[in-house]
Amino acid sequence: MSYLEKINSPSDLKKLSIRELKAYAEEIREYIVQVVEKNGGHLASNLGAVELTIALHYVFDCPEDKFIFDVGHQSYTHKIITGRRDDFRKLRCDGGPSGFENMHESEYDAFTTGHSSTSLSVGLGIARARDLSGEKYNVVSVIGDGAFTGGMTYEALNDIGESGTRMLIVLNDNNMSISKNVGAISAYLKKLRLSRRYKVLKTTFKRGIDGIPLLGPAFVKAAEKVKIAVKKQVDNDKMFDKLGIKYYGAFDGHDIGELVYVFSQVKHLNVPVLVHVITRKGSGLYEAEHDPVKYHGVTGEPETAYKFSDVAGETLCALAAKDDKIVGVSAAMLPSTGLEKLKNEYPERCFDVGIAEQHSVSMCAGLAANGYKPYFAVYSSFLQRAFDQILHDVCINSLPVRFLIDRAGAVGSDGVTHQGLFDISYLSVLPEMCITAPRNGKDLKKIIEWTSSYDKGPVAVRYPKGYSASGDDEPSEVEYGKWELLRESKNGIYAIAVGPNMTDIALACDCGAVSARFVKPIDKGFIEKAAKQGAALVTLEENAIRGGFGEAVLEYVNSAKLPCRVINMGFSDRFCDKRTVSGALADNGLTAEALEAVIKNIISGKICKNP
Ligand SMILES: Cc1ncc(C[n+]2csc(CCOP(=O)(O)OP(=O)(O)O)c2C)c(N)n1
Repeated sequence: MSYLEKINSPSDLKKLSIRELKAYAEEIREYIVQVVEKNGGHLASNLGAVELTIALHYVFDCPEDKFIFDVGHQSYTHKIITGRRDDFRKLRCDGGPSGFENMHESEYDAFTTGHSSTSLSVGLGIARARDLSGEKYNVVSVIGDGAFTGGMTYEALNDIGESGTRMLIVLNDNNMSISKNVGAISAYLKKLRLSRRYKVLKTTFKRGIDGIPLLGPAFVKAAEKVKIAVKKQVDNDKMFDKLGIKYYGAFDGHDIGELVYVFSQVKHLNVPVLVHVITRKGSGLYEAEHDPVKYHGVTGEPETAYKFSDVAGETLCALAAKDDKIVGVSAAMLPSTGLEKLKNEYPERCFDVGIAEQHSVSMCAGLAANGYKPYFAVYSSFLQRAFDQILHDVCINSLPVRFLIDRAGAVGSDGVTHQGLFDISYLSVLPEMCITAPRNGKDLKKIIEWTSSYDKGPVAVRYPKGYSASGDDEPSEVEYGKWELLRESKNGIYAIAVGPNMTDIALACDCGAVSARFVKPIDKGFIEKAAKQGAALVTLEENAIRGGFGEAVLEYVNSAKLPCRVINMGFSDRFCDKRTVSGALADNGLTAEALEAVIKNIISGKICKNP
């Protein structure tokens, strides 16, 4: 029986020796590769965190002790160890484990993660709850060097250091975010990594401990031998120590013996501790080690040949060639948003700022206030955290910052934390903000081109993951605030669709079809004309109905007292954890069948056409 089959919980794992743990690590690796090849997922990040996770489970007692994995995209080993080994085959599928840590999924998951740089704040909250209620358990926040570029990390360090609250931060440093990590902190960590302490400790420790079973007197004796060496070599790093956080590092994140030793030493310290471990992204899989960017996240499906992200990147690059005021900004997402091309061709006009969405937005405001045309390419769900920067720094100042909002709509297997279902709601409440939604690739290109000369205020272009299914017919010219009529209505019903997936549904049904290119401002002229004809309007959006496009249409019809029925179709008021785009749409009644049913009901009079 393999170790993989034998180990059903962390307590089983604690019975193994170091040699056995190493063999177990290899089995876990193979299993992860096997499943991710099929289902997709964050391959390279997980391969880098296998030993680290095993060592944590060996030393600590989860679920009494709480582990918070930052982003949570590296928590596969944790899931396999904590009773989800068989279920892991359904990773990222409906009914299977999420690709991130999720507290609704297992008692072993102390929190739900997905968005970066939250683990230190959440960890401190848990640790304070523990102290207030007089409990004793340990709190461990595992954070990557990429997540360490996020601003929340520093807000948390500031608080942790001063409060002196007992918790362990494990800094999993592979020198990579999705692409090569950026920034001064990353450079500082590199210096720590390269310091000779790491190498010296490594040899000392290896001699002392490798091959000895972890439990029993032999281990204790060997550990004692190197204890002094560890103390001498890793104490008192400047930055963290001065912040009030005891720094230990840097250690080999693939040496289970070394990690077990270090974690068991720091476990009993009554202060905040940071253990710095060095890992290799993609460790153990040749392709992933050599191309960690490609293997950061793999889809498990044949890649769509051409994506909206590619169109956005190429269009921006072409515009930048003609206009030297155009600059691109990315929060650690150059490859995934298509901005890599701009970075390669105009490196001085494309800024990768790390996982720092709030900073990106305010920085764009500064650029726009001084004559530049910033384009911030960002996923819909990650822009959520920059709401106040959009309101306070961009909108109040009416600054022409351009937002390229990728993954707007259902996202599939990344699940609940990554759904782009709120951007219309959170942006459309903001005065000054203009929101557009192209219906296909050519439309996306046209709209981005149009935004380069729109300077009245901020403008967002939202588009979903993947590419349009219904092809690339030539859209009409862009006119501010005007929708595009794609098909006249013969039955007095118009489906007004936001984005490519909704346009596909509208076109598939027996009704007039309109592309709501401008989500804000809405096309009042069209609505008034339709109302005069006695038409009914059905709005379709890949966004929450609450605060969405359809509500804005309805609000206008009501306030202008137009005799026009408006039916809103969109995402209902609950979080959506469906792991396929089609499943998410179907679960929320966003299908051609559902629209046909509404049309039928209007025609039969079940739904009264003119309220
Ligand atoms: C707020 C936010 N922005 C962007 C992302 C996308 N993202 C997921 S993982 C990742 C890189 C994380 O790097 P690191 O923490 O070093 O982990 P690694 O994958 O290198 O192990 C990024 C940018 C995110 N999850 N959350």
